[in-house]
Amino acid sequence: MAADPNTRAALLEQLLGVNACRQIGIYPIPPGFKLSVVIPVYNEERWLAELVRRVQAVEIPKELILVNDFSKDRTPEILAQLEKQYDNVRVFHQPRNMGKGAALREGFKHCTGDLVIVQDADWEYNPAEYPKLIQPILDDKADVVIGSRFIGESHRVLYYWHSVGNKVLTTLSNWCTNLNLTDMETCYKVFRREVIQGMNLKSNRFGFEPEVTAKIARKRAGKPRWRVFEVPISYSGRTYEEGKKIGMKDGFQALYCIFRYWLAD
Ligand SMILES: Nc1nc2c(ncn2[C@@H]2O[C@H](COP(=O)(O)OP(=O)(O)O)[C@@H](O)[C@H]2O)c(=O)[nH]1
Ligand SMILES: [Mg+2]
Repeated sequence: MAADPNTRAALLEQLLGVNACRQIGIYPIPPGFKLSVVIPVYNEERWLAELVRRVQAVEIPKELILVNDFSKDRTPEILAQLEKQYDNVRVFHQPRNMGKGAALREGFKHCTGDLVIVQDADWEYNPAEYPKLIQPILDDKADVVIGSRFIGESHRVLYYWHSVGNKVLTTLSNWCTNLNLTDMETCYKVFRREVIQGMNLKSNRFGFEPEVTAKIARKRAGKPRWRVFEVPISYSGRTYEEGKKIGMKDGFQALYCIFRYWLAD
């Protein structure tokens, strides 16, 4: 089979038909297209290098923007190594630990791709799903795509009370935004670059998810609302022993942010 992904897609389209191929996320990537992958990183020495390898294995032209949130483990060394190893990797450092939201804000500033996707630096989400995630935007059906761990793909069976917390937060967010999302707290969010770079984001920590959701949903003066699509994604959650950091406190902060960003920008 052809080594070039677009030639391979064309061959498979001949074999299986265009519709069947599109169902499974096989389609030609437009010439000149670039995806910006923004990766916030805080103490992820165990997962980082392999995560970057998995991102690089996705056959979509891309750049990787890694933002080190003042990690205290070997993360900075690994980042320096990765920057040397790959031409399409750029690393930025926060002056002190400021949280995922602040790291993302820094990362978004440096994006030059057509679309921007958020990628955590662990293995909970699978980069192999990027083609499926960007498809609604490439088809010009959406401006924003949100992954959902609760509509059909496989997931690791883990913390029950987390899933309850998740449903509560998503439901409250939906009440405020009138979006019918099923997984507001998901990491996988894809934006046209103009959409995310045009947002004035403020949350430094895990308030990012409700804030960005409220800002996606908000009416924009004289312009149509952003078109949002949801795509099923798999989820291989990690345990606290494996490095998961989000906790109760972050849940309450998300709760506050849902109402805070519903009421005002
Ligand atoms: N917990 C935490 N994560 C951060 C921070 N800054 C950046 N991150 C990154 O944000 C992402 C999400 O963190 P994670 O602990 O996996 O959260 P969870 O998977 O939602 O529980 C990871 O890539 C972290 O490395 C921070 O200050 N705290
Ligand atoms: Mg994670």
